[in-house]
Amino acid sequence: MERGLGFSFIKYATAASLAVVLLAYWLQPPPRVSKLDSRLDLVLSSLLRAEGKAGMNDARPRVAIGLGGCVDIIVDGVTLLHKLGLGPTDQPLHHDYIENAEQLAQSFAYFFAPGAAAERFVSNKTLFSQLVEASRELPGNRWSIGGNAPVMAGRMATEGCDVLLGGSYSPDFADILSQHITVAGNVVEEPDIHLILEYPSGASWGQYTSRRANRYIVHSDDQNPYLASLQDFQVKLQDFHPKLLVMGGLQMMDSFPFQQGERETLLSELGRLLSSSSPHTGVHFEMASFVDEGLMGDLLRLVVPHADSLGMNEQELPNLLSLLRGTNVTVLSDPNPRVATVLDQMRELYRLVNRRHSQANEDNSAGATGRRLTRLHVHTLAFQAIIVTRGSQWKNTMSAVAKASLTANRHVCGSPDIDPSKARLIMDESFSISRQEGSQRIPLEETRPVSCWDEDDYEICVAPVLVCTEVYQTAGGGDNVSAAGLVLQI
Ligand SMILES: *[C@@H]1O[C@H](CO)[C@@H](O)[C@H](O)[C@H]1NC(C)=O
Ligand SMILES: *[C@@H]1O[C@H](CO)[C@@H](O)[C@H](O)[C@H]1NC(C)=O
Ligand SMILES: CC(=O)N[C@H]1CO[C@H](CO)[C@@H](O)[C@@H]1O
Repeated sequence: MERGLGFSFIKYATAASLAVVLLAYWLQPPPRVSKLDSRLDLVLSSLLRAEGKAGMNDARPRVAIGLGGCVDIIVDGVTLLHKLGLGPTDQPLHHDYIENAEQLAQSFAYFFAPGAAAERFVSNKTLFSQLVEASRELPGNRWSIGGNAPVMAGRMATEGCDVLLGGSYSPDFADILSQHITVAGNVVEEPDIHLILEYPSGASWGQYTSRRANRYIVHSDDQNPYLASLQDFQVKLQDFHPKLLVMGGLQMMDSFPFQQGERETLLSELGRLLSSSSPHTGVHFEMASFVDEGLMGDLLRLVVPHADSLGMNEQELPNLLSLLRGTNVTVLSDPNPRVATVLDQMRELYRLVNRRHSQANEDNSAGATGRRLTRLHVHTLAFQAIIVTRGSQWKNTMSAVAKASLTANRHVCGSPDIDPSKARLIMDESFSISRQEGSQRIPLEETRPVSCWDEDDYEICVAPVLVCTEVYQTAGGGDNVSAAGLVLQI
């Protein structure tokens, strides 16, 4: 677990310890509005230049993306809870899944105040229908294509790729996808609905105030957990020969009431699909909000070893890391971590995943299994960071990290053109590259905002985010950002 600057929480944190930490958040000065704000124009033009340095090759690269998807209803979280008559609970609590309205209020409160992204399964169908009905009637609600795979597919298609998308969708859903997306999966009549409770920074719900804009997602999905499109995807994949295979959306399996052994069978099948892909195909796995330790253990064993590349946010990084270290899942972490903290966690994750890879290959004399991790992308509110192994297939890391950073603003503000008056920098004017004493500090230069340097066998690049101050939507942000980073690297 992190100590000092980074707050980490372990599963089953008590209300008392949560209260202490919330107090610590309140005592912390708010993220500094730096003098840099007057230099935003310069940072923006420099990031745009960095993004533009790497073009895509002439042909449309082929990318395969799985699995699943849904229809999202996006509402203002606090307005919905008010409408349902759900008052602020005095007990913010973590629940692995939601059985009743009281647990929903407790779970929402737990993530709302720190402003951490979370996604939970609702086991109570009656409750979930009530939530959906109330959301349908809520003024200002929006519907959109949801799920990691379709969102990443949309971004990749927009960026110039031809996409094979694995998922079972309704005919209307498939109709609104880009013409550059081919669907592999069965047709279903009723798509699964996910409910996105968005909230801006500084929103209040009773005694709670959100520290940053984010969303809390609930679903009661009963198609996606079974990876229904896996077989079709596998078949179509054989002739598709993608440059990149992206896997995401597996959090739909989190805390889902599977029969004994069912989940493992599904993930073994998925593992076989990944391991049978050509060495010329890069494999990227996008993490998500997982709390189910059984599922995470299966992912570490059956999925992660087949990926060359991993993408995740500031919550998912410490969560995965604590599991690799052999401790419990970390449900909630500092939503605004320092660069140094994140880089140290990334180095450790890179080292631990690759150590497992080497060990697996030492134990297995029959031949190499799995792949080395050669790319790691972490997206946070304040900055983007990518580690890439030197000499690996991943290109243009500097431009990719700049593009990821610009995409974060574009997505959250809901506009392809970035307006500096709706943005601010919350990254410090200089950052330390590690929390180790005596580590180098790198100043944030407005004419060269992206910093890249070599360490061990890899390169690290960090870019500040022009954080959007007029939030349109946070859900789907990580997927757009991750996809945008990947597109320049293949
Ligand atoms: C499920 O939700 C409904 C509606 O909120 C509630 O009346 C019922 O008690 C809940 N069931 C369980 C088992 O908690
Ligand atoms: C870790 O989780 C297990 C069961 O999930 C629990 O018994 C144990 O107390 C937890 N350890 C810590 C340090 O919280
Ligand atoms: C900024 C941006 O392009 N956001 C997109 C994220 O992905 C979804 C689905 O592809 C788009 O609808 C958003 O516009």
